[in-house]
Amino acid sequence: MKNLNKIYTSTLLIILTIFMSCSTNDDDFSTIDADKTGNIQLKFENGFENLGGIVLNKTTQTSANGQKYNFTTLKYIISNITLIDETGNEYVYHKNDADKGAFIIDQEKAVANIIYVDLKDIPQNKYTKVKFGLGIHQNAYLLGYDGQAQFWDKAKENGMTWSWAAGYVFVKLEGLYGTTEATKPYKNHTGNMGNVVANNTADLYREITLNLPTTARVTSKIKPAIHIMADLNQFLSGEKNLTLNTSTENAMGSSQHLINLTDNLTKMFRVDHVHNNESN
Ligand SMILES: [Cu+2]
Repeated sequence: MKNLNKIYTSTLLIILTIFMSCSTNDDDFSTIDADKTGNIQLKFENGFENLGGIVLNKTTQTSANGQKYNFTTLKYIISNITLIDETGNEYVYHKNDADKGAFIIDQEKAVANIIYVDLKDIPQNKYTKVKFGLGIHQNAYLLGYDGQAQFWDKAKENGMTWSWAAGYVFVKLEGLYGTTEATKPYKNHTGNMGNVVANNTADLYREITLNLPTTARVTSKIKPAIHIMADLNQFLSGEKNLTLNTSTENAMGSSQHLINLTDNLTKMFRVDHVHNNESN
């Protein structure tokens, strides 16, 4: 009986070893246990592709239409972060639950030009794409104040709201602009102006899907960091080249200028690289 037990145990060990080496990628750290969760991090880096990181009140860019401009404020809301695996399965992080799943990317809070978003309890998996919303989905906003009190209050503190009826500011860009020098103030604030159906206004919420150059492996030992670059050249020099002037320098809501700006900004993101870092 003892011997049989020994044989049984060692057979099990061999099987286990084979099984584990099959599910292992490059090293021990990459063992994925689909029943368990791990953590992942998004790193947002705002810059101008040709100039590097953006320093508020300082970095001055020239637009496609030849205008000089800088940023004194650069903030946007992201939500509905979704991780997509090799087979196309999507995991949405707190879908339309702004309290838990919406974040403010604020250049003022950047550390060495990076703004960190930490996500917990992510199913262990190999992810090949990341998707996120720019702004807040109507379904989330229409839950009312009680459905997002925490995030609304946070957004309000951060200047990312109007009245409740007008809703969230999705993207807040402010700075100085001019022909030869950036000296005249501008404010471009995008958002839905409340219920887009009831108000018959444009819906500026956009979803952006990005390919990862290498897979992000969430395991009990790896906390991947997805490093996203946002090229703010897209603000004025995107699919549509935009001009700041007396009719666009103070734009709030969802006017045609702000629809164009939103469409430009949806093209500004790319994943530069993925760090498959050992957690802690
Ligand atoms: Cu990085």
